[in-house]
Order: sequence, then structure tokens, then C-alpha cells
Amino acid sequence: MTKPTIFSGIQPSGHLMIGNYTGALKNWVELQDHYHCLFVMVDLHTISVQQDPAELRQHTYDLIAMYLACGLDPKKNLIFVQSHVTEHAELAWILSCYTFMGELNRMTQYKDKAARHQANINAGLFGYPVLMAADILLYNTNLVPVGNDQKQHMELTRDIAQRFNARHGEVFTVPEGYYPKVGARIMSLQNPDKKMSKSDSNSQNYIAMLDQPSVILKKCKRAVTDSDTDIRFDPENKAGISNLMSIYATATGSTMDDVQNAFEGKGYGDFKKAVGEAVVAMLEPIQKRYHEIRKDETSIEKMLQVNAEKARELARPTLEKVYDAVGFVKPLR
Ligand code: ATP
Ligand code: LTN
Repeated sequence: MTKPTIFSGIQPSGHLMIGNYTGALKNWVELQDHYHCLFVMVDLHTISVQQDPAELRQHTYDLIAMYLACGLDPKKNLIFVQSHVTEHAELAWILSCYTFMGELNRMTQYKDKAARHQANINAGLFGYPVLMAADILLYNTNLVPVGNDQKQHMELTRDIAQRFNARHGEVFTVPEGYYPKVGARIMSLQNPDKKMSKSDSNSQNYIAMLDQPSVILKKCKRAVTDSDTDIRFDPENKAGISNLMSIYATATGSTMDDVQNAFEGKGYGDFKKAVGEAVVAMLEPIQKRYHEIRKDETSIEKMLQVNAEKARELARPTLEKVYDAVGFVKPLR
């Protein structure tokens, strides 16, 4: 029996932070043995916010090294760069003709990013979810493991696929989102009402995957909490403490009940210290592997070249099916 297909991606928009790990990467590693997996560096998406070209290139290598350091096996998964497979951009155009302005206008990620980058509210930022739909639909994807912030984009992807299928027959597989039970939405340390984000201008708001242990301990110590004393999971009234509990639970593999029981009667200071230590322990082996892997750019390049070819072979038939369905004349080869 063929395994169901998983597709997911992360933007090379900066150094990864722990939310990207708990919301996405950690689960990819757990799923890799049971599915046919494609994991992508979505560089086309990344330029919807202005990037320095030299940094973007470095961040793309960094991201691949981080995928591998976190435990993705390049033999089991197809790891590639989005811009190497031109079918993504081609399908995005077609799908943009099946997506309504009103739908894109409702996307909260667009609204957030437009507010943060007022001098550069470009059409790519607006059409971003259509490109994401193209990524997913090109490969007959069944499951998309992402953090909770991507739920709205996943719903839109399903709507676009269903709309296209209703007009043209069963061309696309309609995918499902896959969200972790804990760690699907890690919040900012200084502003726990806002999601943690790797492109946040204040580095105190996130824990980067490559932060030094002393920095991690300090960031946890300074995390904003309430004036209460209970260590209790209550995201509405105790956003800061609940967030630290989620971080601790994912870092140690424990449930929220375990965390609550373990810290009953303890003070916030002790708890914050324990959270910092748990994160350091989670990241230490990853950081060690990362620095080893990152040194060898030649091996990374070779892998990307081979994988781009393999991805194109998978993407091409879907795009041809789509071109045929919409009524384009087949080019003579
Ligand atoms: P940027 O700040 O550049 O927009 P980001 O940090 O939000 O990026 P993405 O590259 O957009 O990260 O997302 C990569 C993956 O990480 C996605 O699956 C996303 O759902 C997940 N993710 C992002 N932020 C969080 C978070 N705070 N908690 C859990 N998962 C998250
Ligand atoms: N939109 C996602 C990144 C992304 C993605 C995808 C995730 C682009 N294409 C396809 C899963 C599947 C984000 O901002 N986190």
C-alpha cells in the first residue's frame, strides 16, 4: 500500500525559533517514518517581506541544516527549495484565478504582516496563501503538519481545491491540516497575547533554536507573567504562565497535568528556571548537530540538486492535468 503524502514548509526568513520546532519540525520528525514526506524551504514566500539577498541565501542553507539537525532523514524525506521547482509559481497563477479577493482580504496573517510592513504591502503578500495552496496541491498531499496560525490558510487551500474540482472534475486531492496537541501556538515571551515569530524585531520575544544556554535562561527568567502565584494552565487569564507551561511540556515530553502537578506550590522563579533548563536540554543536541552539518555546503548543494529533479517529476503531471482541465492547448514536444 502506498503511504499517504505529507507536505510542509518553513520560510527562510531568519533563524528558527522554538515555535517553529514545536509547531512544525518536531512533528515532521515524528511523522517521517509513516508517510511519504516532502519538506520545503519556501523561499518564494519569503520575499513577500523585503529580504537582503545575501542573507536570504544564507538563511536558506541555515534552514536546510536545521531540518537535518532536528532529525529529518534526507533518505526518507524529499527536502528541497521551492524556487527550484517552477511548477509552484505556475500553479499559483492558475489558482489565483480561482481565489476571491474577499477571501484573501480576511486572512489574519496578511492583516498582521501588512500592519507590520506598511511601506511594502505588495501583491505577493496578499496572494501568499494562493502560493501555499499551490505548494500543497501540486503533490496530491493528504496531510499538512503546521502550527495553529496556519489553520486559516489550510481552510482556504481546501476551499480552492474543492472549487476547482467542482468545476473541472477530481483534479486535486483535498488536504487536511495536522496540528500538534501541545506547542501548536507558542506565544511571545514579552507579549504573551501575540504569537512567537522568528521575524520579530525584538529578540527578547523569542527563543531562537541557536540561542546560547545563558541567553535562553535569561529570556525565560525575564518572560512576562502575572501577579498571581499559581502555576495553572489558563491561557485566557494567565497567558504568560500558560505559555511557559506549553514550552516546558513540549521540551520534556510531559502533559499539562504532569507540569501542573510537578510545580504545585512552587514559585514562578523556580518554574522559569526549570523551563529555561528544559529548553536548553532540548536544544543542546540539535545545536551540536547543526554546526557540524552547516559546515558542509557542498553536500547540501548536491542533495538539493538531486531533490529538485525528483520534486519536478512529481509536480509536472499535476500541472499538466490542471492545464488540460482549464483548456490550455498542449505544446508539441
Ligand atoms: P515569520 O515570522 O517569518 O512570518 P514564522 O516564525 O511565523 O515566520 P513560518 O516560517 O511562517 O514562521 O512558519 C513555519 C512553521 O512554524 C509553520 O508551520 C507555522 O505554523 C509554525 N509556527 C510559526 N510560529 C509558531 C508559533 N508561535 N507556535 C507554533 N508554531 C508556529
Ligand atoms: N505559510 C506557511 C509556510 C508555508 C507552508 C506551505 C506550510 C508555505 N507553503 C505549504 C505548509 C505547506 C507559514 O507561514 N508558516
